[in-house]
Amino acid sequence: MMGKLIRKHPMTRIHYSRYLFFSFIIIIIMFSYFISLIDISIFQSERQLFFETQYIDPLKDPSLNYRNNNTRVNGVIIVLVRNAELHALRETMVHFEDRWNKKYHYPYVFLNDEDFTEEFKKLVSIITDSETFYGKIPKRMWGYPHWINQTKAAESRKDMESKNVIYGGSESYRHMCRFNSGFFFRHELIEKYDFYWRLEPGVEFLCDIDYDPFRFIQNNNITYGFTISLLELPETIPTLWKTVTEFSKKYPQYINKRSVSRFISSSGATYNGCHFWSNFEIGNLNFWRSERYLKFFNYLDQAGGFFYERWGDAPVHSIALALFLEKSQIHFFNDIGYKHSPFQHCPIEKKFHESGKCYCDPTENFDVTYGSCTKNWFAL
Ligand SMILES: Nc1nc2c(ncn2[C@@H]2O[C@H](COP(=O)(O)OP(=O)(O)OP(=O)(O)O)[C@@H](O)[C@H]2O)c(=O)[nH]1
Ligand SMILES: [Mg+2]
Repeated sequence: MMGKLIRKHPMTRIHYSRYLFFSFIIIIIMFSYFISLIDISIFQSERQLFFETQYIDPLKDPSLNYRNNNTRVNGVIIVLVRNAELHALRETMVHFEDRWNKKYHYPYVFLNDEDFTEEFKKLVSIITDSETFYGKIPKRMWGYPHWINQTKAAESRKDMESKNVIYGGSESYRHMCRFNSGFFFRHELIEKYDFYWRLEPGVEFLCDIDYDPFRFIQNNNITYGFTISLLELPETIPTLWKTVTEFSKKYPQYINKRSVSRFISSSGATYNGCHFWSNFEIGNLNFWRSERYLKFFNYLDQAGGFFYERWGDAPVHSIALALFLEKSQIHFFNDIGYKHSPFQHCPIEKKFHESGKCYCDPTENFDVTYGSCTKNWFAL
């Protein structure tokens, strides 16, 4: 009798449904929490396994430490930069010298599509004891190839701008991406070098680097190194993967049978957007000069996507690396704390912070964030 009364009372029904609602929310929260714990623990174990079984740790080789050897190999620091970025560049260089280059004095090559001003050269060269070289990029490396329909390119820029695609309306950005994809390594000031470190104005280095990454990659037969990897915006590359697939069919001899292509595509049918963030690169220039890469670049260039879409040098480099190289030839520089706004890589291991080598916040580390592909890299 009592039970019936209670069930029928409207207020009790409201309490009952509230109770159900809150229980449901609590269950959802607990469920997401457990899922995230599983996610974190899978990530941690994949990461740990990666470091235990695949990682070559430059810090474990004392012969690489600058105190034991501070001679140089045939390397260069390459900076593509505008006159207007002078002060951001100077700030970056002060950090870069302090963290690393004052131990080695590697030369710098600064490249620009315009002439560098005298003020620029004076104020940059005063920052470093290294040699500095200043080059102008020739028109054939920064301009439209004859097969590009410039009206169509302009329409595409307008269209992308109206869709708010980042840099979608910028013409110079496209020349920059094409130059970084296909030409920087054959500029006359770069031709004589084997190894390069790409630097951009505005970036920060967050840890001391006490060894020579160039010598490290030379000794270990590594072609390319990165610190941050992430997903590309699909609207900038609608036909890139189709073009890559055509290339792979036409030139199967260039595709490495043991390649790490699963980093960019699990089935081969689509591109997952993963790429190494190319504002930081340490690598072997001869890879980009190789026949297979030049064929690859020329094929993409003919297709016109640098201008009709907005293909970035980062996905272009990364796709080539993933098709042509094995995993062991690509190195994750975990010990190099690096920030290119808005993302940073900060080593999470306590040893980097307790030794005073790094001064970044390890909880602000893009590796573990949604959008990072470094998690995938560990698991490959
Ligand atoms: N000389 C010259 N350098 C350029 C030009 N556009 C870009 N750069 C340089 O090319 C590099 C990449 O350009 P950014 O504008 O940083 O492109 P991004 O890193 O994709 O974009 P942000 O997130 O804005 O940094 C930087 O080193 C720039 O200084 C240009 O028109 N002329
Ligand atoms: Mg940048």
